[in-house]
Order: sequence, then C-alpha cells, then structure tokens
Amino acid sequence: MSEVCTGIVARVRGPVADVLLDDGRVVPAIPRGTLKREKRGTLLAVGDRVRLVRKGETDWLIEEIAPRERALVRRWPDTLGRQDVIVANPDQALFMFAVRDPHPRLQMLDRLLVIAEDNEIPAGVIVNKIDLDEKGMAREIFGDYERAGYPVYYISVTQGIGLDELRPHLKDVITVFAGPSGVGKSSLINVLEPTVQLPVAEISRKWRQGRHTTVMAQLIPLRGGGYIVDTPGLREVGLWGVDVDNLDYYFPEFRPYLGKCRFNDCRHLDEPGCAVIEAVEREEISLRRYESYVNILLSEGG
Ligand SMILES: Nc1nc2c(ncn2[C@@H]2O[C@H](COP(=O)(O)OP(=O)(O)OP(=O)(O)O)[C@@H](O)[C@H]2O)c(=O)[nH]1
Ligand SMILES: [Mg+2]
Ligand SMILES: [Zn+2]
Repeated sequence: MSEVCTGIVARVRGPVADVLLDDGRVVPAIPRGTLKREKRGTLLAVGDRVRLVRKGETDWLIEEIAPRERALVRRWPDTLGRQDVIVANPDQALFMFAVRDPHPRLQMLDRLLVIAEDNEIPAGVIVNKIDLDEKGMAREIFGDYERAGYPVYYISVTQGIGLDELRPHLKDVITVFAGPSGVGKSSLINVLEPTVQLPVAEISRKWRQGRHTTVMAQLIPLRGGGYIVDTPGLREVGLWGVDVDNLDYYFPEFRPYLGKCRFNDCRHLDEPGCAVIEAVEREEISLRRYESYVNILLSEGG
C-alpha cells in the first residue's frame, strides 16, 4: 500500500526536500520527474505545500506542488534572468538589520520592502543589537520606516530586549526572517524557540564582514503555533518581476501624494509640479527614502 500525505517543504538540499508532514513527521522526498519539466523558475522552495506518496519503505515522491499564493522572490545574483524564491507562501516578512556590526544597508532594506509590496506580503522591520546603540541612533535611522507605516521592532537578542513585544506577532502565522549575514536572525530564532539550536556565528570580529553561517533556508515550527523561516544572509537583492510602473506606490509614504502631480505619468524625477518632490522638500517624505526610490527606478530601467 502506498501512503499519501500532504505537507510543507521545510528545507531544500539540492534535489531532496525535507517535508514536514501534517502529522509532524519530517521526511526526505524528491519531486516526480515530470514536475521538473512543468514548472519554470524555482521548482521547490521552503514553504511550498506539497502532496507526496511513499514508495517502498522510506522513499517519498512529491507528486504535486500547490500553486504559490505568494512568494518572497528576488533575482538570482550574478546571472541574468533567473528567479530565486527565498520562501513560498509566507504570511509576513520581517526584514532584520543590526544597529551596527554589520552596519545597516538601508538600500537593501528598501529593496526588500519593494519586493514585499509587489508580492503583497505584509512586512516589518526588526532592528537588532540595540545594546550596541550607545548613541541612541536606532530610532533616528529606522524612524523613516515607522513613518511609512511599517511595524519596527527594536530588540536585543543577547540582552533580551523587545522580545515580548515581538512574540505575539509570530503566533499562528508563517514569518520569514531575511536580511544580511550577521544581524542575528538565527540567534533570535534560538531564543524564540529554545527547542532548536541553529548554528550562529561565534562572537568574533569576522562577522562584521558577514560569515554566512546559515547556508540554507529552513522552516522552524514554534511550540506556541506558527512557523519562522530562517534564511541565509543576503548579499544582494535584485528585483524580480517587479512592475516599476508601480514603484512609487510601493513606497507607502508616497501614496498620499500620488495622482497629485501636474503630469499623469510623472515619475517624480525632475518633472515640474511634482507633488512627491514637493513633499520631499517640505520634509514630509524622507530624502533618503526618496533617493532610494530614484536609485531603484533608474537601475531597474524605469
Ligand atoms: N551585541 C549583540 N550581538 C548579537 C545580538 N544578537 C546576535 N548577536 C551576535 O551576532 C552574531 C551573528 O548572529 P547570527 O545569529 O549567526 O546571525 P545571522 O543573521 O543568522 O547570520 P547568517 O546566518 O550568516 O545570515 C553572533 O555572534 C551573535 O552572537 C545582539 O542582540 N547584540
Ligand atoms: Mg543564520
Ligand atoms: Zn511626481
């Protein structure tokens, strides 16, 4: 008798996916050969819901991959025209940065937020290592994101600050933690879910350059309900499939001004009578966020 089950992809190791079955077992499985031909782009990603069947004692075959409701997806670095699904079907994305060590790359954060907006993934920001924020700069640096309407959590994993505020937002949903290497994504998961002990970078100066301790995305069930996806640190975030015509809309703080420019097709670069630029001049929109918009628009050929 062949056993048929459904589950969710917890890890992808080359051709093999570890699938968390609905009954709690984790089994290695390979996709049926024809699936490879049917789908373009990333065949299997963490978070994909699958139907699988047992062949023999221990061999499982993935027979069907459910269409993705949404995905956190970027352009694969260093090659042209390939998609990289970081995680399929997340309910929310929390983009994690550190106050310092490593220095926060806000342009990367802006790109990640654009990707989340385009894929209709509710997003927020985690600012870790506030124990290192001697000058109290964190709220100044990340305040733009609060004003844009994103939830921003200021935490210290090592000092246990801000965790109780974060925890309720993770219950019963699938959350992906993404960001550069060394910001403390795995460290945070280890304190939120002490039954797992993910490898984390040792305290050393090396993680300032980013050591890439986590090498593959992994779905972690929370005892209290819900899942977190740990992901490897990102070096580059290229947009994939993002409609740059909507880019202005993907900066939520621009929205009150859209449709109020003199020209209908205003790109908010140097057009006269641009309501967005006027809002930047009045400091109602952050200059730095606006510059990020221009940077993305020009680099994505808008
Ligand atoms: N000072 C300070 N250090 C922290 C904090 N949280 C984590 N760290 C340290 O930051 C380093 C990197 O932590 P990781 O959890 O490995 O970072 P990561 O984001 O998972 O990195 P990758 O797996 O490479 O993407 C470790 O040495 C942690 O001890 C914090 O709140 N304050
Ligand atoms: Mg990690
Ligand atoms: Zn305009």
